[in-house]
Amino acid sequence: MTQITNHMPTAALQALDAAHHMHPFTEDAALARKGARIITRGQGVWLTDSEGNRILDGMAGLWCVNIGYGRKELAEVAARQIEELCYYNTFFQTSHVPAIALAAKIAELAPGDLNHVFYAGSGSEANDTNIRLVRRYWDVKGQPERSVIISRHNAYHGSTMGGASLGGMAGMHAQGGLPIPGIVHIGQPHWYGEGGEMTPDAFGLMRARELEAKIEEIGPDRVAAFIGEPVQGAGGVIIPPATYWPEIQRICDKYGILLIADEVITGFGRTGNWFGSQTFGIRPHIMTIAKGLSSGYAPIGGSIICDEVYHTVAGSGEDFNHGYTYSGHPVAAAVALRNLELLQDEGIVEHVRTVANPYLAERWQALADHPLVGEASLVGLMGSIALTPDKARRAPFAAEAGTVGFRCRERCFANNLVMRHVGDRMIIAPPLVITPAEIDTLIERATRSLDECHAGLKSDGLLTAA
Ligand code: PXG
Repeated sequence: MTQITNHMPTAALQALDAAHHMHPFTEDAALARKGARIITRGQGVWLTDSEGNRILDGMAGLWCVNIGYGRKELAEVAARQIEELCYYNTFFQTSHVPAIALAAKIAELAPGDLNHVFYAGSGSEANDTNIRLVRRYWDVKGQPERSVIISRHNAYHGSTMGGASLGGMAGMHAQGGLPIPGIVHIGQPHWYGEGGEMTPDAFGLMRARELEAKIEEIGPDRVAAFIGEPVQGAGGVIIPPATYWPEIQRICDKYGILLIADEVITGFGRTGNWFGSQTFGIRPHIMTIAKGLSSGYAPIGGSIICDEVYHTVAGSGEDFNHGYTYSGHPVAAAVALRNLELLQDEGIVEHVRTVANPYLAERWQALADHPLVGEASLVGLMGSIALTPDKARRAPFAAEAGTVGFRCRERCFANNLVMRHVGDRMIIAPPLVITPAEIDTLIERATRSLDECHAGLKSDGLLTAA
């Protein structure tokens, strides 16, 4: 077989991709007809594709390349670790320096008494760990009937059986008999889409109080935990009203149920603090982490666990019968540690808070004046704009949800900007190292894409409200 390299023509690479590679969350037969976009290089916030286009990556890959592409320090640490100790497990009373050093660093960065790390290979695996961990915790406490976990519609917590069950994505539940038993969902704090005539604050309180109603319905002595993303990411960058999290915290405290903050996207600087829980004043017992932990340079995730949960499970007198071959993988751990050191030493989280967010916020908010935009919102470096044919009513389009968002994303691609769509919301989460000049380019390309999308909708008669 000839060697497959970056130098092959795009069409040849696309044909091989279609023949042998089945893609996640994709209608593969349709993709095979069209051909995948092939990315060949990354540097800073920039991608290069197989046609030589330079693309501004407004999504940091899949919300993960926080430090930006192409950092030599991370390549070097991976090479060194592979030579020194490419693999060893952390089962059977064994440990190694990368797993030890990374856990200590995470404990240093995490707030409060979140002092203990259980490693996984991804965010999905970490959430599977969390399901087993919180049930085990209540078992050891002598309350095994406390097993129900409450989550939210339109949440994303991963794609394993456990992760997808915790998630509230209707399309995922429809395939493969999910959710698994013992996981239930309440409404999401999505004021723009579901708040009607209510003020955002009143709506936020109402949605939080669905948690209390659900606990009372199930029986407080049967509920193990509540899980939520501080800001829903894959659900469309839904920033909750200010009233939401304090009320959720009050309810969790009142009923003594465990609070899991899924920080897979919001962790490691995305919201302008190390963790989204700090931005929103949440005090979780467990945090799910992945993505920005290694800036996507190596697959690694985990759970950060508070003293009480850790000591209960660790001191039960029995093994916690759970773990992954790659729990604490030394190469991934070494890369993640160096990534966190670089984020810290270079003040990248402060850069988000004091430079990039304020600069982007002003320009992003201005997009709300565009005729197609009903709302523009941003926290740290994660933002969304809601597309609408009728700004005053926040009305959806008459066309099937997602039709307009897809068309807008296609214009962004054509303008060499990666901006995702979730339904008819456009979302961004660029690398945290983005500079003001690069933000100008992002805004200029986004505006051009919105203008082109708007003109196309007009000429195709799609600018009508439902
Ligand atoms: N929790 C959250 C909050 C996530 O965003 C996961 C868990 C699962 O992590 P892994 O590493 O198992 O993928 C995620 C992942 C999208 C998209 O379409 C988002 C994610 C994954 C795939 C697609 O925005 N987030």
